[in-house]
Amino acid sequence: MRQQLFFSPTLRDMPQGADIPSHQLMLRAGLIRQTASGIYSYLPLGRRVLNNVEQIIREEMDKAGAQEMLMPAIQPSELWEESGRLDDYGPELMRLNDRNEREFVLGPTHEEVITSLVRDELNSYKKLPMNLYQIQTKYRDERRPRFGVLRSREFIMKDAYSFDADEESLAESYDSMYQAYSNIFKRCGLDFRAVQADAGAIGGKGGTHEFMVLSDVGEDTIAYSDSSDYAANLEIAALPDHFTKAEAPEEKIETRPTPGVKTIEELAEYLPEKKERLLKSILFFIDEKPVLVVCRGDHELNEIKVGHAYDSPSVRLAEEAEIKELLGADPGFIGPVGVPEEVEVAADYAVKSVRSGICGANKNDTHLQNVHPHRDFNIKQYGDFRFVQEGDPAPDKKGTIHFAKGIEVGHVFKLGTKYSEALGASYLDENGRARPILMGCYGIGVSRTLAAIIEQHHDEDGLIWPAGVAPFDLHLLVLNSKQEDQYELGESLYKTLQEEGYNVLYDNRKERAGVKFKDADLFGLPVRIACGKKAADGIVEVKERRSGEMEEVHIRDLSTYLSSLLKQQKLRA
Ligand code: 9G3
Repeated sequence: MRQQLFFSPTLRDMPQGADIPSHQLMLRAGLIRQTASGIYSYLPLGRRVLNNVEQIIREEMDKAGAQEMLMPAIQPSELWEESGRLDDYGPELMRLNDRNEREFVLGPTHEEVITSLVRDELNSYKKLPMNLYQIQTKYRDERRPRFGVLRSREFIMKDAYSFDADEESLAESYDSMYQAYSNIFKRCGLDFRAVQADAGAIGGKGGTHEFMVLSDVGEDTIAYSDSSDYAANLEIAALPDHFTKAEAPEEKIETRPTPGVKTIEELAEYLPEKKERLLKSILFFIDEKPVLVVCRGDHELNEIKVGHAYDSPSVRLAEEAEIKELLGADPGFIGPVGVPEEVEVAADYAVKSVRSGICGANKNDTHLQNVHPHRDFNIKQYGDFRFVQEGDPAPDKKGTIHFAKGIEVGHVFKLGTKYSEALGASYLDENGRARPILMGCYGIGVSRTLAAIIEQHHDEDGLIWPAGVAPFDLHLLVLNSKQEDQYELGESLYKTLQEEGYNVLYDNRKERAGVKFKDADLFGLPVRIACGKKAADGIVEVKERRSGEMEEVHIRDLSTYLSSLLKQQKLRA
């Protein structure tokens, strides 16, 4: 491609409103342009990389036996009524009416469409297991689109759906997708972790993993062990039961006036006392039963874990009035001692180690001290109820937990029968009995992966494309196109390199060499070849963008030099 004809408008200066490297560089190098908030056009340079990422995805998905198809972006609302999800997402679900006033949604995902398709077209166990996927544009009306294509309102997703006869087969489908994702992100040159994740609103039994690209701009926090491959989303990162029961003290419980001391911080300050000695109590309603969950003052309770421990989807915090009515005090003064029979008490493992603790007295402006958990209140169950903190032991007791920020580029779910039952997708088993199909769903944010690659591959001069996804293999420059020998050499190399199968971006514009070098660094193609002063001797300067290494090479050695250089790059990726 001749650069003077190539549509890639570059920006010299930092664009306004772009706060992270990938957003800045995608605008400056001419990969995207914003059409509206959270809505982008991909210009040729960006589209070429998207194509390369999609190609890698297709190769790995097809290798795993998945079949590519394409579903509509416009979906009848009736399907979302059938699945019961039409009102679950509020304004984020974009909707429209057709000319006959029939209601449709713009697809944010395709569980409903694919399940209704399979319901009508597949009914024998002989056709299972099956995995259908598409690469398609999704619509989600994000409240706050930001960070360029990382959180946009229209984005490209690869979404796959697996269909199995039983749990064992679903587990195999899930594992093959997990492996395919690992291959895909490795080939894209990404440093990623597959973390255990909470199934969240999509429900469905069993596993779900998020594929996280490590990056400071990531919105999610990963908790990982420094000496095992344990990694989990902070929301569900687990803790081992590694506390020993403290001995009961001699001192009896005493009340302590604490006028207006409402929070743990204030209490630690007022007494004074270390937060490890304080007991924090929060009243929940779980399936509408009151449960008082207690944790140490230096820890934070995790509602998702409380819900998981009771295996209940309906967990809610008690209202102030309910707290007052049940425990007789304001939230800052409630505690587990002497609670009414109907209130069940649960405690985080770490409460075991508390000796002579302090907790609310269930009386305003009053706390109790010398409290001993095993003596003074009856704990129905100990459990893992708190958020993990850096330095905590990993749940497999191998090493300690550290935090990292991550960009979620992939998410794999075991759905079970959530959608097949809601939409009536069943199959006849070998005995002719109708059984609901077990499903899994698997997403990759393709446009988000593009941005994540840039986040992990750039420097102060611009982009640095991993060889596997680069928009071109080589950047060929003629430094002074008025010089006959440089111009001739450039033209002949442009021809021969393309004949050798390289994708070449050829810059023989009437620009100063400095401008060409700056643009080459900004575009970040893996290898730059410059025809300069030594063109007459058949010598070019070859620079590898990633390492910055430069070499003068005679054109008779150029093709062997390039193939070894690019092969090394592919190996390193
Ligand atoms: C919606 C809206 C936003 C959504 C969803 C539905 C996220 C929704 C979860 C998934 C799960 C998987 C298949 C590919 C992989 C991810 N945001 N999710 O269901 F209506 Cl507005 O999309 N779907």
